[in-house]
Amino acid sequence: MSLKPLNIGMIGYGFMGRAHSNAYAKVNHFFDLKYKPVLKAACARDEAKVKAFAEKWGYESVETDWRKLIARKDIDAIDICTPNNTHAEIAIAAAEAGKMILCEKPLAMNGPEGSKMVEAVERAGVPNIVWYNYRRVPAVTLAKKLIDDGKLGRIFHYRAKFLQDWTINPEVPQGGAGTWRLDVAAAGSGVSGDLLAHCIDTALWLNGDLADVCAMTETFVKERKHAATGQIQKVGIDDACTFMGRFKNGSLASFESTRYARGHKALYTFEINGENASIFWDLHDLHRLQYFDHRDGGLTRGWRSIHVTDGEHPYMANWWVPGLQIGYEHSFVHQVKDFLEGLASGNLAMPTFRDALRTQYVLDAVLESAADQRWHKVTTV
Ligand code: SOE
Repeated sequence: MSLKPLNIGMIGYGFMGRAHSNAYAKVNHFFDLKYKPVLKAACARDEAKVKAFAEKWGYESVETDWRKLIARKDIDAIDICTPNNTHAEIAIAAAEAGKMILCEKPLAMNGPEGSKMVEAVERAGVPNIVWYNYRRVPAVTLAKKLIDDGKLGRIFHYRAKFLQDWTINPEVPQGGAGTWRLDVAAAGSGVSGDLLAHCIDTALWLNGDLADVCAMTETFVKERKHAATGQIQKVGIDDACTFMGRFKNGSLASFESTRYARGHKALYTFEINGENASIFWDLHDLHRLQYFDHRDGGLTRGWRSIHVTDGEHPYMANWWVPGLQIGYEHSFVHQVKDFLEGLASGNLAMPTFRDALRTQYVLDAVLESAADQRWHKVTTV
């Protein structure tokens, strides 16, 4: 059967530009789909760099102005891999031009901006998705299945952490490639929007909406050189953010993220404790799911470390053979696979912009709470 081409226009060529391009290139090798992504054009301001990126990844053409990319008739879908402060403008223009949109996380700088993006894609009726890739790590997808199957029973606790250590050195600049994440004008926030956004997305998916939150943030390094101006400037992002909260299902939430946990590089962990069973997952050991079931016989009851590589595990039948694991990059391949299947069936893959907006409003409530040191209700989407 001939595959329907889906012409991709990629904006940005950084870490995520590579992760997504790799996913588009691989997806049809492993999954049987009706669509095939075609790497049609890569776009970025720096012509030499975007040309080098396009050549390396096999994009057919380049643009240096995203508006031109969006105006092109031969582009079906726009992939936004640019800093957070550009997502809304690009996504709204792309929706108005009738393009599908795959947008990097977090969706927007804040909830109200995200709402405008939701309105734009829904008004235009264009398929859309946000790259919260960790949902599609097979062990995390398995956690979702176990919860949906009712294995845990009533949920009491949800605990998540995302710990890094790459900004402890005060010489790390704010602004510039990669380090735009430290510049509040480009990122909107610090670890909350960059790291907690992942934890919140997974949590809302696994455990439903948060009702209210109480947070604290800290900026440990108060001034950094700005890559654009060379000047020492005040740092406006949160270096660390911790919050507690209450889910609508009555369970209690505890979340922590920081870039100052010496020794931890990307330690995203979550644990869910239910009346019958508990689940624990760790990004540093991403192909395993830890599961404890109190209903197991007493003599052998204990934490099981499930090696999520069997054919019956989510996504795994399409990879190698049981026992051989996959990794980080595959979560993006799975996201493209689900997106393409959603296009074919008309049942869009999650998280759509509207679904991802829920995370944005949790983040707003977290930052508002940290600012005024009070509990904040989370706006319902
Ligand atoms: C930051 O270091 C970062 O790359 C995030 O931007 C990603 O979203 C996260 O998955 C890994 O860490």
